[in-house]
Amino acid sequence: MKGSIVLTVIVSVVCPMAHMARVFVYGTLKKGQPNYFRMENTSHGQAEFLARARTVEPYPLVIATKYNIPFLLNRPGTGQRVYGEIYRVDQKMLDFLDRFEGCPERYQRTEIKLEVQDGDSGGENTPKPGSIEEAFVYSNHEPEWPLNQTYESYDAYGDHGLTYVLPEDRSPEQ
Ligand code: PCA
Repeated sequence: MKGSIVLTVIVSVVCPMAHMARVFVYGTLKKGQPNYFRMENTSHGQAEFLARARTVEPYPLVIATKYNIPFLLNRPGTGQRVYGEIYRVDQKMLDFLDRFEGCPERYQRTEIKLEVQDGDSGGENTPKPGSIEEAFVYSNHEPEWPLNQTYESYDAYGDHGLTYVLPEDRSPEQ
């Protein structure tokens, strides 16, 4: 009896944590960017900011399609080390993000190595500055796209003038 109570307590503590994941966002999901509000919407699940970080390897970050969507191309070794933010998300938020990002058609969710910059000081899950961490990232494997302009830090409102079009505002035929 006592054993089963202990087991129940252990399972209820450990299981929710087993469903937490880390996601590195580098585009419109970052703070201050057009889709950040979706990360804050608790009806989508939970997302906790952990730290700012940049990729250990260089990648091409391009702005593509007629909707000016940012894509980190899965071609390590080309482009620049890309800046973004690491979040700790629950399974519900991860499922939401997969749907929102059109995974696995538009983006593929892959793993990436990151060098932590500065974090949410004191947070128990916050990785240390300088440490190397892994997280999921929504990247794209599109061998045809040209790399004439790559970015190290995406800003939808940057002087490139390529205004991001929200999914809600896109024409139905896409
Ligand atoms: N959303 C995801 C991938 C690109 C985008 O705009 C992100 O911010 O990481």
